Amino acid sequence: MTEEQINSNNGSYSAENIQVLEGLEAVRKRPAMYIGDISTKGLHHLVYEVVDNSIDEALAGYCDHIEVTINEDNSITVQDNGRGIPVDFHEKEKKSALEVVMTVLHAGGKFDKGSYKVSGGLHGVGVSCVNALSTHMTTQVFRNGKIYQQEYECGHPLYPVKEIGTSDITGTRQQFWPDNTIFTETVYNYEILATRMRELAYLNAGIKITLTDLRVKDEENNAKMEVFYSEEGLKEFVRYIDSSREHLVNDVIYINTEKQGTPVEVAIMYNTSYNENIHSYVNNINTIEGGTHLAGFRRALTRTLKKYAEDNKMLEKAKVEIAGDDFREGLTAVISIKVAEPQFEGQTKTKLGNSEVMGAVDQAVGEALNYYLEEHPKEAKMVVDKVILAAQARVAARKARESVQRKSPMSGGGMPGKLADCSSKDPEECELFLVEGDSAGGSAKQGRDRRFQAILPLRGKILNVEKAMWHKAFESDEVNNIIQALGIRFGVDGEDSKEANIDKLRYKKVIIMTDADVDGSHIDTLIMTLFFRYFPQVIRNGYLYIATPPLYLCKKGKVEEYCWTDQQRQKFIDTYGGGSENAVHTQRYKGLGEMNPEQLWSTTMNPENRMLKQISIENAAEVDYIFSMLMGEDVGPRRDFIEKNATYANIDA
Ligand code: 0RA
Repeated sequence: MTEEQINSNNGSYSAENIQVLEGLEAVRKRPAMYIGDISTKGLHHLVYEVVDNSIDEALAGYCDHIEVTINEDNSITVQDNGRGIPVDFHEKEKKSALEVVMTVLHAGGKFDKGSYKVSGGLHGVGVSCVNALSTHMTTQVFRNGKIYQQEYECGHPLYPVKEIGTSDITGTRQQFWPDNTIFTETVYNYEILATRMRELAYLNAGIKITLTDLRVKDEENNAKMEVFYSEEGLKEFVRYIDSSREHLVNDVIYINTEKQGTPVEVAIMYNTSYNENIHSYVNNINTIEGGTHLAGFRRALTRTLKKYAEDNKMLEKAKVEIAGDDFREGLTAVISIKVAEPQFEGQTKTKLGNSEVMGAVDQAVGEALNYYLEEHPKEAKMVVDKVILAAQARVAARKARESVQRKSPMSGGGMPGKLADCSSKDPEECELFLVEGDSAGGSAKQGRDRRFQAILPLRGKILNVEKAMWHKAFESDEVNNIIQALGIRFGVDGEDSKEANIDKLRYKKVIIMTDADVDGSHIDTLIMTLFFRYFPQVIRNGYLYIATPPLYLCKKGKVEEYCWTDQQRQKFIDTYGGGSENAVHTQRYKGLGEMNPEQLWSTTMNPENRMLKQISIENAAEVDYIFSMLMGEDVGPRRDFIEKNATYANIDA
């Protein structure tokens, strides 16, 4: 590739560009189709998309350092030390390969025959999408001793690729400014990026990822910075996820191998809790709906443990039939595989369909687990004993559940007595408010629109399911009321499956409504934990919300305004009181009970002007870690967690 070839593009821009631009205009017209959405989530996906290309270069063996920088103006810079995107003249497209990569949809891996693109954001759309959705983007390639550069506006090149200097490093540097006419949010959240970079570092041992935030400086004017690097990959990842749980066995059972052409990495740890936490990934994508790799893992785990226990005559005294779930109580595991042509299925396209993968994972896990059990009889016995306990608890749980169903006068369709149901039966429009306390519950009943809003008052403490055995939840009236009201069923396949079935969910908005104080936030967390551990599908589908009652009622003469933040309150004081506190009357609401039904309706329940926070699980491994950490008594971090993980959105607007 010579300089003349690069520059020979000069005159011939318009014609070719029209075609290219059509592709990228489509991205600008329907951005959500390409990157999921145009809110915070989509904004952060832009970074993942760019980083994924560098990860691919690292997985190909040519790059071991990726630097991500949040610049002061909320632009992002990603630089790697790979080979640099090729800048050769591309015969078919009649322009530099670099320009093709940057301006043609899905052009990413075209030039690298022989190696496949394994990494890839959920949408895997390529860096050209990022380019299309940025007001400005600058790409620099360090290669052949030279520095090449091209800049773009909304995906349109401003000039052909040019040389701008010499350099003895190699790599690629991209900087982009997300388009604020497309994204509803353009301020980057450090924690969201840090969480994904940490996860990527664990999933790809040996790659150093640095994250720098130039917007935040310490006393010595040093920018905020973190280095994510893992020597041992998933082995360290499970230790991190389980770091605040009590280990049943100290070892991590670890496999890193290749079976039938599929690279398989698995790490397993048992803890003393009652939850199953399996996180699975395909090509660095979190497959939250599971799939064939997860099925292979489960099958191997069940078969191998069962056989070991039987061979050693450990099950005879148990007197209960062991079920698949029993082998996974207190299990934390991470499965990461690489597949050349993954088939993603399911509602959110995060379920792996490739059937050949099942056997590969099954074989890898079976061999490694069998080897571990044979070598560690003491630890093996502790695991099997825990499995037996789980089976016994499960049987107890079924009995408790059956007795509840017997007790409730109308089995099948029977609703808890405390539920004030709505008249509509269409789940799409129905809302269930879970309200703290009977008195607030009373106000909510009077204030609601009974056509589509149902009220379930919750009395007393919600069980901390993080600390309790699985079946304990079904002994709790509050939990059973929630399950019955929602229409959630367990073990519908005749088995004592822990998997909740939400096919008959009666409300597609479930709204937690508690006081805007520390106790209220504690209750929010307990309810969220219950949903996360027992029916996470409700959260994943985006059905769980937190109501936000106002903090103040500000008055001046006849003017009345509710305020949700101190800034809003200050603005009212400035506007109506000429900046003087004393000139206006501001009333602090401490609890829902201080509002009459009319006020509760107009501020917190009326879809026209309420503010709901939608609860989402962006990163299940991190949420798993955080919930296990929050079991403790300290309320501070809980609140941080809620703030961090709630998507603030007036979703009714
Ligand atoms: C295809 C071929 C080659 C490098 C890359 C892609 C590449 C892409 C990106 C995107 C971000 N960083 C990257 N680093 C490399 C190299 C082909 C060769 O040198 O022979």
